[in-house]
Amino acid sequence: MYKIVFMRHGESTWNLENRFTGWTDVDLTEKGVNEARTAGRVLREAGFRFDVAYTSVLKRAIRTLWLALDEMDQMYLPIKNDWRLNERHYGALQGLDKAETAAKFGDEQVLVWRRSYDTPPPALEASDDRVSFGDPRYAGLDQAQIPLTECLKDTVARVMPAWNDEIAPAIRAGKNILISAHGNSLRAIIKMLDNISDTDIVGLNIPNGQPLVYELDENLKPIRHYYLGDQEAINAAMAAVANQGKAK
Ligand code: DG2
Repeated sequence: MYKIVFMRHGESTWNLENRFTGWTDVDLTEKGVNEARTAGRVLREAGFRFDVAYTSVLKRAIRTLWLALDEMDQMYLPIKNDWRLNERHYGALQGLDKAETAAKFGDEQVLVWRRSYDTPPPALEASDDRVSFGDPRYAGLDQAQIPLTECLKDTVARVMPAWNDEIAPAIRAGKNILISAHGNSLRAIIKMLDNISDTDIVGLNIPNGQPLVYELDENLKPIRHYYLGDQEAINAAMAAVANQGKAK
């Protein structure tokens, strides 16, 4: 049996402000720093040790990983930064307040933009300042690989090659892996792993800074999964994420 641990970053400044973030590179809040450290402590106390860690090229996930590894006294671990683990690109919604957007367009529409499998939010214009063309961290990519918006289906399409070509072979080689990523890049991986339907994936919300353990069989099919930590707090955090897209 294999085990892998997933973790959404701690609270970011734009999570706190309830703004659509996507590929915007915002940092952690103080609460987010504490969540990341607590996640590391929880993992250490549960006896987890890792051989390699994967994260995105966005600092909220990277810093969460650093802080958790610091708490685990495993800062020496190799870290693989992979743009394919980035958050889903939120298109022209990036920077907007989620509740204000719901007040303007309706809760239903915002739920479709946040959680539907194949309806992307409105795209950025290529001339928009928020577009990631020219950002040195994406220098190795073709311009066509840099999104102007994404639905979850698009995120699955970019995350899965990272899973199939890098992460799955490392699991099969017996490596203990920690992945620090984002609400929707993790939903993409979990959808594929658990074979969740396009309809049911709408109900999956990932809380900040809570280690999520997946036990996998020899074919990397999930046997069971569970969050480490206080289940009541985790359920409340998941419900809070679901409610972020509702008008006040
Ligand atoms: C959030 C997820 O991404 O937002 O892009 O706003 O995980 O990097 O904070 P993260 C964003 P929702 O899809 O839950 O609205």
